Amino acid sequence: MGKLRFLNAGESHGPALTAIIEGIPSNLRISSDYINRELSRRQSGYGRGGRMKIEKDKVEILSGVRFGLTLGSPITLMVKNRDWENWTEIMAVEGQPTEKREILNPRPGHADLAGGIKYGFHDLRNVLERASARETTTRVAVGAVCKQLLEDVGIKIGSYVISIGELSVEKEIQNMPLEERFERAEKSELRTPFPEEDGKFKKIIDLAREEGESLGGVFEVFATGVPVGLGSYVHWDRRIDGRIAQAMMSIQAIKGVEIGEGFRLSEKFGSQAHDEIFHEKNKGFYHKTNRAGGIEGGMTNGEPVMVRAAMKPIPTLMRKKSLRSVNIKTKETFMAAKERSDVTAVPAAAVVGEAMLAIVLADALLEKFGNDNWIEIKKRVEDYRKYIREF
Ligand code: EPS
Repeated sequence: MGKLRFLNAGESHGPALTAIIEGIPSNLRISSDYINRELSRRQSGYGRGGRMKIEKDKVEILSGVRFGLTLGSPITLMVKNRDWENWTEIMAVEGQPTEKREILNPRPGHADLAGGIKYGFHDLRNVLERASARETTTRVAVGAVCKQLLEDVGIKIGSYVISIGELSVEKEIQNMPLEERFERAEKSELRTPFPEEDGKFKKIIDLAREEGESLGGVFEVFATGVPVGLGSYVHWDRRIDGRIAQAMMSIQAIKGVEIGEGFRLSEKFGSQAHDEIFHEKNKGFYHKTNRAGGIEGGMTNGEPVMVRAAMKPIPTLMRKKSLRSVNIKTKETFMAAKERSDVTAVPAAAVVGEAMLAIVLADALLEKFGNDNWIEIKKRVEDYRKYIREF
């Protein structure tokens, strides 16, 4: 990371989730309505479990903003957990441990077992409370601040779902412009660019729910209006593709990340894999194809940044389809299962992916253009865009 950093904290069933962002320059206009819209986008999507009926995430900005403008000081964001009122005893900060809702049965595919051994917990609730994807709420809030910064210099971020389980719209979107994919996805309950196909997706999700199963999928995140030269080739940890991959891979349940055509490029000849370079007066250099996903040599190349991520099925399964595991106290085999879970959270993960991309790009932008006063920085970005056109 460059100049922008954030920490987040909070347990899934604790009182609240918080984040502190440091490195957002002064004089940037941000609104909590904007952040709340992003929070609610993350909560939508067909296939979520009962918890989403409880939570209506709303941000409280506790520092770093005055009269709608950032102060350059750390920005504290807080989202309360509504479910907390049902967990005050089980998740109490003080008092005596309770066996209520104790978890001794580690779920295959979850952090439960490795986390319990690593941190020395026999009640695995201590692990899952923080390993939970509830944590992504504050990533989306931080991402929403970064998005407002990026949008102010013409950089837009969006996402859409490509597949859930084996059902894919990959072929159908080939010739659809990016903005259209996004606009259509905003109207879909599954975030696919084909809201008219929602019925088909709902059917496989309903079937999975009946079976006690869960489903993974693939989503794509993009950024348009990104200037040439964010990130760098000069050192491994400055490469923007590496930074994006780390950010995406850090989202719970993500098992694969691709930039541009990614793995598919490996099957092509060089002459079919790379994007030819063209030039036009007033426009400058450009490419007609974007197989590289907007990144060459660890730097943005001016084309849309395209990132794909694959999410595995959620490890929490319901009674009917649970997997074998071993009780950590008795060492007896049992069937790992839970009462409440999401069937799929791919549409939500896509929104988290947008936030992570926004955080990485905002960081890289500030690294290149400065840190203190947004008014100055914005001017520098505008001058640089002119320089690129005339280069
Ligand atoms: C999650 C399990 C479920 C999800 C949760 C992530 O929560 P619970 O165990 O309370 O039913 O609903 O997601 C969220 C709460 C959220 O805001 O996205 C998990 O184990 O990761």
